[in-house]
Amino acid sequence: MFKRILIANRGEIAVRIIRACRELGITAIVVYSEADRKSLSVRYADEAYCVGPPSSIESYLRIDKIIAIAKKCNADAIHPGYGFLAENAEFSKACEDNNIIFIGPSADAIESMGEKTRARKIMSDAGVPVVPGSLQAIDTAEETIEIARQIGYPIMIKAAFGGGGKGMRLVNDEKELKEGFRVAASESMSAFGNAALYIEKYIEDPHHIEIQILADHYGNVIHLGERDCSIQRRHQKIIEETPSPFINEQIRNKMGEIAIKAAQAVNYTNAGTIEFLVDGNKNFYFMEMNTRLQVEHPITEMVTGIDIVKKQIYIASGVALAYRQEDILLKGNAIECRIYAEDPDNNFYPCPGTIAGLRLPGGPGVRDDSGVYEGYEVPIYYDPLLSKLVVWGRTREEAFQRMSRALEEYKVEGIKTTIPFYRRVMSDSNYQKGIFNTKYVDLVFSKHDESREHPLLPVAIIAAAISEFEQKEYPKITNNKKNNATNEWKLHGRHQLLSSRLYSY
Ligand code: MV4
Repeated sequence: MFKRILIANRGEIAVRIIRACRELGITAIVVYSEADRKSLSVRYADEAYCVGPPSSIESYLRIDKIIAIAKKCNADAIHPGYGFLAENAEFSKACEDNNIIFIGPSADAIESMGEKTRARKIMSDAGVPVVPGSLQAIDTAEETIEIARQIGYPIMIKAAFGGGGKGMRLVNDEKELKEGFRVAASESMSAFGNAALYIEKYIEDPHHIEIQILADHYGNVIHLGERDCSIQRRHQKIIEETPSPFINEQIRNKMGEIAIKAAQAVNYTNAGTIEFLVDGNKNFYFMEMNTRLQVEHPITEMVTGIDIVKKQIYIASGVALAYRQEDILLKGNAIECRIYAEDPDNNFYPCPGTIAGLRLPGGPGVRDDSGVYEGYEVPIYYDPLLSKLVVWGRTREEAFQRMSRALEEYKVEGIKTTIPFYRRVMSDSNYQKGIFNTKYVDLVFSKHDESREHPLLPVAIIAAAISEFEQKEYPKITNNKKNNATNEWKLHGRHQLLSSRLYSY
């Protein structure tokens, strides 16, 4: 087993990986940029090394500097987390060349899944259903027209070196094709440095359902069930849950078997995720494979009881998987809400700044994977993810009720967060019934603004102002121990009563 692991990442995921190292008795070492000197991961790690200036190009993406630090600190292995260098084949190769174990799949597997057309070809050859479309990069609009005539409109034009929706274009008919092709090519050139495109048949209102797999170095591959990630905003997942309310056990087993087949097709090792698009008739199609630990991995941990990060470390150090597929039991339901420093009332505009006050939720079935603390300043340079609030319940209903309760307990002061948005989702009847698809977030939003304009809203605002005035101006009168008006929990309860009476009907 490793003695020292270098974590080439920041934020909540660096903290998550340190926790796994701690439990295994492994020394956890982090790199940090100049903007992250005061981060939680630096405070929590056993050792920390500055890797460069704030810009990730100059720090977390510098393969040479990270390898140099790993050698200097005698790390046996590097965990890349997600994002940054996690799916960079060159980095995986650099680790190998320097006798440092990369905690993740081989450079080969990363490379073949990074190129989406190659991935589609490999999967199609292995008998994994892929979305109908081109199995090679297409070079011209004319070529696209030809394939589109075969599969039928509408079609999606996607970036061959992309992923996650960037450079993606919906084309409804032949008239729109030339322009769509041109825009997609230029977008993917500027985003990925490569203009190669491919096309897929457009799947209307699909669910995004992905299967978590684990594969060791001895040919054992198992799956840990699915995660439904259909609630997205601008191709960013924001709420994930397992099991999916959209599929049944039979489809889950089928998807699981296919996901294992997909992993075997590239001799995959370590933790990975096969993403599927699922249409209204529950047909599922391979979309892409993520060759890394995913942000949303905790919900799978909650229903399987398996620590995926610890498994990654065991697998990378050469330990065989201790479980067979029949040992994996999925119990209950889990939901994750990604808490961002963004203003949901202002089009999710990023709101970095100092966290003046912080109170975290707790109690049964609640887990908060956080990278921040009270007094911490959220830097402007990176993704503004503060934490992931994860809950477990015996049933889906218990899970969303628990999430609702945890979100009410969660207090962040000084910066705007997406917590209020998630409170609205958890109380939405369609969400509660499990009815949502790709259009869900837009729907909740357009509905939201008018329905909240209660006729008594101005009265509530005046009442709140008077109450605030009394609190500020007459603390001695209102803050005496007898009526205990400063008790935060009590105030909180009153606020709940007010808001539920006025807003949700
Ligand atoms: C699609 C699609 C429909 N048809 N591909 C790919 C990346 C992901 N972020 C969105 N992607 C989609 N790919 C075909 N052939 C629709 C989407 C899509 C989507 C999928 C799942 C959940 C939410 C979504 C929101 C917008 C678009």
